[in-house]
This record gives sequence, structure tokens and C-alpha cells, in this order.
Amino acid sequence: MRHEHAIERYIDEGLPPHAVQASMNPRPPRRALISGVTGQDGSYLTELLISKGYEVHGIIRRTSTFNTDRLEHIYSDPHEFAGPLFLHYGDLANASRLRYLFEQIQPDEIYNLAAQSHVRVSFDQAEYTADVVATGALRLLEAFRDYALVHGGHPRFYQAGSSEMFGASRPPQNEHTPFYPRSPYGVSKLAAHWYAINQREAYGLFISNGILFNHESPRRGETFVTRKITRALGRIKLGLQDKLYLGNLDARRDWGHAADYVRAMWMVLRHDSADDFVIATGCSHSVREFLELAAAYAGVDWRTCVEEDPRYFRPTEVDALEGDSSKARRVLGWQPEISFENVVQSMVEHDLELARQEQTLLRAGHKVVHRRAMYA
Ligand code: NAP
Ligand code: F7E
Repeated sequence: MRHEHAIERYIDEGLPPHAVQASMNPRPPRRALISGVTGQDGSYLTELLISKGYEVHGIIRRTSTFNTDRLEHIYSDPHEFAGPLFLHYGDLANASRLRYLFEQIQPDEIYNLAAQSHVRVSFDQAEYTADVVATGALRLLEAFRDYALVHGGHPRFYQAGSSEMFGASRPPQNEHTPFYPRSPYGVSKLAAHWYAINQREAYGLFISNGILFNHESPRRGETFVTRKITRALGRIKLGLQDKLYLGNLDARRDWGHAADYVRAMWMVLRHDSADDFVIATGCSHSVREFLELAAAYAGVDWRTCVEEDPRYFRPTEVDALEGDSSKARRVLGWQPEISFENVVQSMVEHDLELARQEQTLLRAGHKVVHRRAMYA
């Protein structure tokens, strides 16, 4: 039977090293290690890899509240103690722990998805963002290098790069577009991108960079603009909230669906040689257009409830991103399957349902506290 937080039982905290290995299955077809497994992409990638027969190991941070919501559903089957998902405490700030995990898990594929991934927040926490996103990637790469060189077996490493690295460079952006990051986050991702390339060239290791444009889903963090919009519209529609405060509505983004993009990550590592790939839909929309479409799906007149709040402006903005992913389409055979309209619609429907559940609880007399970010 499913426990409310069944997932906590899988974490190997306190187990001696041999117990970690003993709890794993005999060598599976492939074993993957994912940093950032609790994030949007980590959860979709875990589902994809498990569906392909992988044994998946995820690194999670110790937090004072549960951070495993996006993974809970993966544990609902009766074979949960046998995997195929294993979780391990770790942090990109803790190099010795990363080395230990490589040693114990001996993965075939490593996906570095961990990041302080919020661009606005990176201006406030620039040094921390650099420590996790840039130096953290280097820590993982160095642990990977030593693991790969000692153990052989040609393990493969995926680095989660971002369209934010292009920043001020005009669209369409592809692998030949000059980088011009506009935030501490973008700068840190660019450092990680070059660390990855340098290790590939220096040691001949299989290390690939994905340069992914924005991708969203109902599991998107609630402080990114798409989810912030769909979450608010759902609550406004049901009378649980009056206003939605936003920043720059003119920024343009190339928005795809996370499920399509984690498939690209996997295809990047399954390719026969290490390389770098832009992953994008090739279509861009403004934040205002996203808002208009989402409001239409929700049946809300957004002009009556959306207000501008300068707190959400960025000191330096990325005005327009639109990716040219023709290399990935040609070389990998990747293409997105979920349209922009379906991304928006699925997020609105999901968040209307969340609002309905909240309303039902309120009507039943529960005191529901909707969690809101300070700002972002
Ligand atoms: P996300 O939802 O913000 O997830 C980030 C993950 O990193 C979470 O699991 C988080 O753990 C973990 N993390 C943060 N700091 C860490 C640390 N110090 N040590 C270990 N883990 C840490 O991000 P996402 O949208 O899934 O994106 C995945 C990756 O792709 C990120 O690197 C992001 O920067 C990059 N990316 C995303 C997009 C996009 O549009 N989504 C586009 C391009 C690139 P907690 O759950 O404990 O916070
Ligand atoms: O902002 C504008 C904001 O925070 C998109 C991350 O996954 O994708 C993401 O970064 C646009 C920006 O995503 C609000 O100024 C307006 O122009 O949803 P976002 P992002 O900055 O594009 C890239 C590819 C990543 O790699 C990152 O990890 O929307 N905007 N009003 C707002 N943004 C937010 N968050 N909140 C607002 O109220």
C-alpha cells in the first residue's frame, strides 16, 4: 500500500557502502545517475529511463520539508524496494560525496540536471549560483573523469546547458551562435558548458552538452512564468485569488514540453559520439501571448486581473530566444511531439484541477494555505 511519503524509505542515509551496493539489482541493462532528480526534468527523465529498462539512481538534497513530490508516483508499485529507482543524499557542493556515489553506483550514464535554475534569483544569489551551477558541474565532471579513467567501461555524461547562455545574441540561435549570457545563471551555465567541452577534449571522455530552450509542463516549478500564470489563472477562475502580478510581458521564449526534451537528453547520450546539441521547437511566443492563450483556456479575462510589478523585472533581461535545432533533428532524429498549444492547455487543465481540489477542501472546512514564493 502506498505510504504518504513512501519515498523516504529508499534513501540510503546511514547505510554502510556495501549495503548500498547490496540493495541494488544484479547488473541491469543500463544504470543511470541523475543529479537534480527531484526537479521537473529529473522526474520526466526518471520515467523515461525506467520505461527503457534502466536502473535509475538519483541524488537528492536534504531539505527540511519533502522535496520528492514529483517522484512519489513512481513508487506506487509493489516492487518498490527492488527499485528501479534508488535515491541517495548528495549535493553538488559536496565533492567527496559525489566521488563516493560514482564509486558505489558505477553508472553507465550520468545526467547533470542539478542547478539553482531560477534566472531572477541568480541575481540575488550570484555566488551561490556559480558554486552550484558552474563549480558544482566541475565537481561532478572531475568525479566522473576519475571514475571513467579508473573503471573504464566508457560511461557517458550529459550536461544540462541552457538557451540562457545565448542571452543577448539575436534569434534564431544554434550551435554556431556566439554566447552572450545576461545573468549570473547564464554565465554559470556557460562555464559548465566549457568545463564539459574541455574535459571531453583533454581526456577523450564521452561528455555531451544539451543546449535546451525553455520547456514546461504541469510539473514546472511555480515561480517560472508559465506555471505562475497557469497556477494563478486556475485560482482566479475559482475565486481563490484576485490578482496576478507579473514583470516583463514582452520577453519572447521558445517554449516546448519537458517530456520531449528529456527524450532529447537520452538521445544525446545514445548517439555514437559525444557532441553538443541545441534542443528547441523553433517557434517563439511572448509572455503576453502565453498569458492570452492560457487565459482563454481557463475562461478568464486576464486584463482585469493581471498587474505589472517591477519586482519581477530583471536587472538585465534576455529579450528573445528562438532555437534552431536542425542539427539535433538531422543527426539524432529528434523532434518535438507536443505543440505549444498542448503545453499551455495541459498546464491550465492541471492547475484548474488543483484549484478545484483546494476549493473542495475549503468548503469542507479545511484551512488550506496556498504556498506562494516571496518573489520570482
Ligand atoms: P528544477 O526543476 O529547478 O530542478 C533543479 C534540480 O536541481 C532539483 O532537483 C533541485 O533539488 C536540484 N538542486 C538544486 N541545487 C542543488 C545542489 N546544490 N545539489 C544537488 N541538487 C541540487 O530544474 P529543471 O527545470 O528540471 O531543469 C533541469 C536542468 O536543466 C537544470 O540544470 C536547469 O538549469 C536546466 N535547464 C532547464 C531548462 C528549462 O526550461 N526547464 C532549460 C534549459 C536548461 P531540490 O528539488 O531539492 O530543489
Ligand atoms: O522567465 C519573464 C521573465 O523565469 C521567462 C529556466 O528554466 O528557462 C528558464 O529561465 C520570461 C523572462 O524562465 C515574470 O522576465 C515576466 O523574460 O519563466 P522564466 P527563464 O528566465 O527563461 C531557461 C532556458 C533556463 O535555463 C532556466 O533554468 O518571463 N517574466 N514576468 C517573468 N518571469 C518570472 N519568473 N516571473 C514573473 O512574474
